[in-house]
Amino acid sequence: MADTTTGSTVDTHCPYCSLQCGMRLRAPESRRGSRRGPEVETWPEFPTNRGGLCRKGWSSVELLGHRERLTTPLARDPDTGELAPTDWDDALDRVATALRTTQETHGRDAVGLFGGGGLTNEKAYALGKFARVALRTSAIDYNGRWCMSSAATAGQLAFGLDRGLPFPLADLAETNLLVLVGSNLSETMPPAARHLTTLLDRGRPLIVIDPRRTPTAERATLHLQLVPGTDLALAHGIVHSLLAQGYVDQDFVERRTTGFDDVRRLVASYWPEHVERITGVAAPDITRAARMIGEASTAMVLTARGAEQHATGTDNVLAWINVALAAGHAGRTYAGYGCLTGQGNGQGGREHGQKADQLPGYRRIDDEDARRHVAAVWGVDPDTIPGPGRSAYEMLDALGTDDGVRSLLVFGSNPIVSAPNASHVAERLDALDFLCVADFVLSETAARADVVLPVTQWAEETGTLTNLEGRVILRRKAVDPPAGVRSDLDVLAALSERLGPGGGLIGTDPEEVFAELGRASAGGPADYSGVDYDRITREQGVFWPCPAPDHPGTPRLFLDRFATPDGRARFHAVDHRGPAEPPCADYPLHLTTGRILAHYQSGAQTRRVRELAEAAPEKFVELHPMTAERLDIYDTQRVRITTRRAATIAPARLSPHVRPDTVFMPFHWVGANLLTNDALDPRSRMPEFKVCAARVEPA
Ligand SMILES: Nc1nc2c(c(=O)[nH]1)N[C@H]1C(S)=C(S)[C@@H](COP(=O)(O)OP(=O)(O)OC[C@H]3O[C@@H](n4cnc5c(=O)[nH]c(N)nc54)[C@H](O)[C@@H]3O)O[C@H]1N2
Ligand SMILES: Nc1nc2c(c(=O)[nH]1)N[C@H]1C(S)=C(S)[C@@H](COP(=O)(O)OP(=O)(O)OC[C@H]3O[C@@H](n4cnc5c(=O)[nH]c(N)nc54)[C@H](O)[C@@H]3O)O[C@H]1N2
Ligand code: SF4
Ligand SMILES: [Mo]
Repeated sequence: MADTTTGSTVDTHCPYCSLQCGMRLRAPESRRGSRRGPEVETWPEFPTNRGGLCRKGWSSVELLGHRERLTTPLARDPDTGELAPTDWDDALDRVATALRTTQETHGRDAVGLFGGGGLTNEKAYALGKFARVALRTSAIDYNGRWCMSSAATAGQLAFGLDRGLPFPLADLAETNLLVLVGSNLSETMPPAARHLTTLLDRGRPLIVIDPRRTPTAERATLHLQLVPGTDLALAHGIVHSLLAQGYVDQDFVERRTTGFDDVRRLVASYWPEHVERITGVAAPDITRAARMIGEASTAMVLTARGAEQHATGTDNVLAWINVALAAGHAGRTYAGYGCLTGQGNGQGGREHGQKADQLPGYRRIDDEDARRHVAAVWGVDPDTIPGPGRSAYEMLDALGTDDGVRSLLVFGSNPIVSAPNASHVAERLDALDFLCVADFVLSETAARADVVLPVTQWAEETGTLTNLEGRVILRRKAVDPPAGVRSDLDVLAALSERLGPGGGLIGTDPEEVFAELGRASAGGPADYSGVDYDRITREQGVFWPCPAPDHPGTPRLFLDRFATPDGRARFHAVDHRGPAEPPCADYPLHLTTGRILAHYQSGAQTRRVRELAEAAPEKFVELHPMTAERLDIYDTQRVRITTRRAATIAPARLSPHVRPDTVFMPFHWVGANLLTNDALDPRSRMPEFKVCAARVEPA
């Protein structure tokens, strides 16, 4: 591997979100006797963030050498019921024995794996291979189902390929109109917000579509503050208005798309006044948004979780894609639809086989050619590779049942906090015969495990991730891990040896695993076979597909043709249905959930960083002052929020920025997900995190 240390600094990347900001870690002057860890410096040349970092990135080093860091395996003592330290051999033996016993008694599919979009490409690939070759189980899925799966499904349907952004992030500053749908970019990817500044400085408009006036919406030229769960109707209203005002790009629609006639018929009844009644967005604003989109010579429509985390998430995204296509904003430079992927490796993590229906290279597991190709790389008979398994929530929902998973391994997720209808998920986890969690802190999920394996974290190990642009980047090791921990790859290799297939099935050198992943991906939609570590270093990342060492990589997709068989993008005539759980007399408010700047995901990492815990110490319920007055609630008062599933108590935070019919809760603490609805999108299997019916009262 190329030596990239400059003096005593190492160029690496942040442990958190999909921006994967480049950062430089400087080793402390003298390590002897000093407990000081490395310091964060900027890496101004790295193109995606150009030196920008948010406070989570700046404070990320606190997790290295943290006092709550796990450094020894833990196993549950049968007498006391408590987790107690043990050695690696004992821990791994216990895991292997449990998995073998479960499979002998209940069949291969009774052992399951739950992965994460924060895992490196190498780990995601190894996890998929371990499931299909060492365990031969179909039961593997991951938390990406809860993240961008609706956009991924819609992207496949409309364009024949899913890569979050089909263009580099910097293109956002160069377009002539940006539409952000359900994205709070200023808080969820702060360094990316500088592109909004450039765009606005160029005099180009920004439209933000969000039920809350977020810091992102605050900057918008036009903010459409819709009722949660009504994106589909709003998008149809905009297409209706594009048609009515003569803004449909007929030439583009004829040459590069199919299916517009069905959409034209469908949106005929979505006149602005009708859409206003569904969405709460004033009819003139709908007309104005359509005019802005129609008049812009180039425009981008980007969705994030606000539009996607619904039981109609796939259809919502398809409807927003219709808007981009109808106005001719796709398949050209500085124009197009994109999804702002979320987790550190949200993109690569969805390509290399930790998904229930997938083989490496974004291949389908039910595709005979794909099975033959990957089986040859793995040196196995294609018939031994299992078929598709259950999606993330469906796997969790069936834990411990007769035909469900009875022994589960979790790598890189904390579902006790982040899964919908979480008390039900906790019950299912407790019904397991055996739970093993690999983590570097004792997350809420790890605390319920039978065996906990302490693993290395970001700057203690090397691996690739694929950022939200589709750029494969290299996160380099910058410090030595504490004694006693092992990498996820080491763990999988050791388990596969114990389970029988023998040594060498799972590599432990990330660079070698990446080369194998490249071969397995060759010829697939996400082809990495031309990428290697040295090249990533030289070129500051390589965009997939990159099918050969002399191939330049693909920063911009779809310029000549879309990836569908006929090369055309497809419109989809999907009808508006509304939230799975509309408000009623008992639960009169919409509850929506999401993120705040200071914390990351289930909070397992950031709640342990002092600066971040002080900035945002606890969960809260954000509600409009008018709603609070009606309910006799004052600011900071403790309130009970109840849904059909559960109730939880948290302080009220009064804010004029949320719709009066809606309340918001961040999900970084146990609480929000006790309340959320586990209704699933029929195609992507995304749960409806973004809207359910709730009641709020003084506690
Ligand atoms: N600070 C921070 N940053 C993060 C993360 C984090 O945990 N913390 N996580 C990373 C990950 S994994 C992800 S997926 C991304 C997510 O990034 P975002 O999608 O930007 O974040 P969210 O807060 O989940 O949701 C965005 C917005 O959707 C709005 N919304 C709610 N309901 C609806 C609706 O029905 N329609 C529309 N149009 N909007 C709606 C919410 O009000 C919210 O402001 O962030 C990444 N970055
Ligand atoms: N209500 C509500 N719920 C949501 C959402 C929402 O908007 N609203 N958003 C959803 C979304 S978009 C997402 S992405 C999920 C995320 O939710 P989770 O899947 O819970 O994600 P994290 O909190 O990132 O959990 C990662 C865990 O793995 C550990 N970890 C990190 N890196 C590694 C590694 O390399 N190896 C191993 N073995 N462990 C590692 C961390 O310490 C942490 O305990 O939450 C979803 N849940
Ligand atoms: S924006 Fe994301 S990648 Fe960048 S520093 Fe913040 S958390 Fe890290
Ligand atoms: Mo996510």
